[in-house]
Amino acid sequence: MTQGEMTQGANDQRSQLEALYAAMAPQGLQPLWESLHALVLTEPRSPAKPWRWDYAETRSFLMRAGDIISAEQAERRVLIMENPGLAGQAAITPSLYAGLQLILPGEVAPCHRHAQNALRFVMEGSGAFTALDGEKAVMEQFDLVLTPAYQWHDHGNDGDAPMIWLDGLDIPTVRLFDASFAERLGSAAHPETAAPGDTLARYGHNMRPMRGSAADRRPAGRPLFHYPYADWRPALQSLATAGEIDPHFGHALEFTNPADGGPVLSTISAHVRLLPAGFESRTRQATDGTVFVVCEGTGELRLGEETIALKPRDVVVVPSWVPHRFLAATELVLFAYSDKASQVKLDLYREFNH
Ligand code: 1HN
Repeated sequence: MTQGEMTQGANDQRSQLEALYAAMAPQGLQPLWESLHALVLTEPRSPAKPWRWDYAETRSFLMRAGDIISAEQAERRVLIMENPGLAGQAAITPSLYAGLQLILPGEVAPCHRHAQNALRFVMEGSGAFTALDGEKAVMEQFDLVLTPAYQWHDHGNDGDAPMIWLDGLDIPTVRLFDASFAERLGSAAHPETAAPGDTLARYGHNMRPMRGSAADRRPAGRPLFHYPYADWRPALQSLATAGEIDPHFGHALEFTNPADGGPVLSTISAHVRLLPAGFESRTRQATDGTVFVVCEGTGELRLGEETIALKPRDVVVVPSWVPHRFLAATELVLFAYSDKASQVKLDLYREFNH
């Protein structure tokens, strides 16, 4: 065959294929061979981008929203932190959602429940509450509060200052599975079912009650829903004092479900890290794209050529498999959540520690 005949043959094939695709597309048929390598990647290449939300900037937009719309009217007054690589998807990573919620003094966010699992991480304020199935957790700065799937939850602010927290949900995961259900209670607040802090008193100290189990009231496999900063911060400090530092994580503690030692939610894992001043972590990459909140200190997140400066209350996201490392200028304390809980269940989780 001459060069010309070969080109002619390729053109014939291309035009025959194009004709085939056009004819079969209306029947819901597509050629795998055109997209196989984009569907089955040799390693993760996330459409999500590494990104930082500056707290002061984000907060000023949120406060502006607070002047225009009430929490009650909005149902939840939240600015979605949407990853610029996932435009229109209300997602911070392909599987997770993040938002910043404002609740002003005297406001309520009405009671509802849904399939989505949620965590709240308090960014500022004091004394507002999340009520879970009618039991209040009174929230302070950097507390972690859970609202697991299908449990009734409402929020209120009985204090005298605005409260702002980060909402972390598995919205895109539930959407992937087409499994969303939601309902409103009808009244703004759930009737009180237990004194504020009851479950924390029973389950929050690595013990469980002999009698009067909150499991009579709370789901037996998921009793605890409040992890106060006042508890986790000293625990992290003790770890830092006691032990050798992990070269990739620094001093790190994962929040666990006391019923089984597993992750805090069925789809979401959460942990905290302490990086001493001057510490530079080694590079790691993992399939669980992770959202970080800077609780204390300053430093840098290095992702290849890119550097993201870190200061208190900034939110940053590291997508799946992006090699990254942290540098602590001053003692750096981070909160983090990811979909590791889902990925481990699905045998998908992988990590590479350099
Ligand atoms: C939700 O229930 C809350 O309870 C916040 O505060 C944000 C975003 C999507 C769906 C449910 C809340 C939410 C949400």
